[in-house]
Amino acid sequence: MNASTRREFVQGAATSMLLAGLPATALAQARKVKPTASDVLLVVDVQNCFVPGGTLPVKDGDQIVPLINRIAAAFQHVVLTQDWHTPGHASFASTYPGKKPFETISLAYGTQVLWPDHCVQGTADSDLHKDLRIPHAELIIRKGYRKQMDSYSAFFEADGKTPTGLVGYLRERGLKQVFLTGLATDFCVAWSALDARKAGFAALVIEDATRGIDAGGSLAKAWQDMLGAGVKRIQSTDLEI
Ligand code: VGL
Ligand code: ZN
Repeated sequence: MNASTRREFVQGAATSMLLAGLPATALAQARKVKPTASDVLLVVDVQNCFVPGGTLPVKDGDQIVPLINRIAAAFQHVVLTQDWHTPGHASFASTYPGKKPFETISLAYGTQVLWPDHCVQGTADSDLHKDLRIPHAELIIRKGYRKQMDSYSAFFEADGKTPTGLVGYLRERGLKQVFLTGLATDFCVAWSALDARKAGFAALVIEDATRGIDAGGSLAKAWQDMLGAGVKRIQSTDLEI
């Protein structure tokens, strides 16, 4: 053991002894992550369309709203996204005669899952959820507004290269670590987390502040892809909020 290794070892042991002496609550608190000025909370698609009563309801999608409000209050920087489709959008099953929601088709940019008509621009269905209380949110990114192309991700449209502008926004503002919440875990949250990694940001999904659609095993696959790409899976209890 050289001097610096020994120093690290001794410091590590000292820290362990220190932590061992703390009561359980203080110990839990000591390990919690406190959002900093270079962290940003991304609140994905918490809209009427994706909660029960909406056009593409995610099971229990409304149940995460109070938790997201509480998490958001602990972040200095919050960005919201809004799924924002044209009528007759390329991702709608109704656009293709004989096609039904949840079937897939092949489009120029790849395989597209077909959805019920949802989140149409300017409709009450596309509004942010009425109980969302994040007055200090700094930006709302709308996506999926090109009629011929879908966009699950907050960063790039479904071709994987048309930018929404969010990479530049985060870089220009010195925001480096993206925490993700919202709907749906296996589509817009997962695609956003994966693109955050591709663009060089740290990405942490707060699992209990998301809900998934889980069509044909999509939720397990999304977690596998995210963890493989270095996305961290955390719980709201891991945060100092
Ligand atoms: C979403 C399907 C279609 C989402 C958006 O927000 O996860 N899923 N459009
Ligand atoms: Zn959509």
